[in-house]
Amino acid sequence: MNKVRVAAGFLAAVFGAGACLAAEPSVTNVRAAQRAGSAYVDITYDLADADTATLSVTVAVSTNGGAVYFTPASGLSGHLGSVARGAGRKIVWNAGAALPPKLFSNVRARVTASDSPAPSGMVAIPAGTNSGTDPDFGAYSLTVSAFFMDATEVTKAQWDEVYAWAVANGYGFSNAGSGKASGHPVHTVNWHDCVKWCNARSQKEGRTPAYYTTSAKSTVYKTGMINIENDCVNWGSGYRMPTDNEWEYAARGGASSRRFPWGDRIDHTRANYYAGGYPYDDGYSGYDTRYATGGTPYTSPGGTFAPNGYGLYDMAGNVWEWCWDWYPGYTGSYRVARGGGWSRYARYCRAAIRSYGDPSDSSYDLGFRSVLPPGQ
Ligand SMILES: [Ca+2]
Ligand SMILES: [Ca+2]
Repeated sequence: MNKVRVAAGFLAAVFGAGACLAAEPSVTNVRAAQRAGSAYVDITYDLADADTATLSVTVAVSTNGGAVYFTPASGLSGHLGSVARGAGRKIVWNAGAALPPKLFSNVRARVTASDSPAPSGMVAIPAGTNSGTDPDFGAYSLTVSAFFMDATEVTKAQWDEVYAWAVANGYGFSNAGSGKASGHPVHTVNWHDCVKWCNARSQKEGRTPAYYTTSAKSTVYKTGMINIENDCVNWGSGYRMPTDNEWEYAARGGASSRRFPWGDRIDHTRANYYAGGYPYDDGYSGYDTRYATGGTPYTSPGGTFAPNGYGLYDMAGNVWEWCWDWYPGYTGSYRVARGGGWSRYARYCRAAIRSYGDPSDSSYDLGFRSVLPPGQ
């Protein structure tokens, strides 16, 4: 993406979600209490759903009264993950495993339930609003409906499997897709390639595709390079590109007001990027030496770095990720890409920044990941 310029800001994109006829789960009566004389916190809650017996439950905690929530990487046990509905569910959090020995006076816990478990390789992104003040870009507010998202950037292996099916079933692409190894992200795919790949993935799995050549939605988008618009999309069916709004909401991982998905500083233990030159960058200068081998691109395998609060990997760095939207102010010319990449400075890995590229262009530091609406 050589011709890319970068800017930041927030695009409030609201798209109609498919009507949801199923009953939604509810979490009520959430209480958290520290056991006397220990660092253990007992979190209790009631879990209800009119038509689903087993729900998918996640928990996040805050030590500053709810300004920032995070999901502890360890120290959680009890009614988490797959949980039967009922009253008096209980999670035990060993706060001593996650926090320094210090007195926190304003701890909160947030319990979230979903009645459609994430498909293999995807994670559930809960509906909601993430608002706050970004350290560099100021006030923001991001609101989304629930969706599933690929936990990693689409890997070369994932790309190849769907691509092989697609070309045998009437699809045409500009690029065959490249990747340093099967578990590394696919790159050198243009925006149209990615959109058509999402359709092929849907059809391969027997799902109704999301993208059509016109607003009549009579012809599935399978070939050529057509600059389809919002009204050419079935927003509630099939795999599709994340919207710009969905991408940033997901990247923030349920935490608010952070520069990066994990906090406000970056180094090579956090992400695959090109370090140097920024006051919030603690990395040694240059590429990540573990991956800067054997010629470009210097990508890392998906899942190498710790995930964010939603279980998403590489939302900062590795490869840029195409999103659905036209870049604000450049409708008809450029589509949004986000998250920075292995060849980019820390500033491009920030949650709020966005870049743009011609939808027909491809690059060795640009890939994507897909999302799937629930209820299919
Ligand atoms: Ca339900
Ligand atoms: Ca990325």
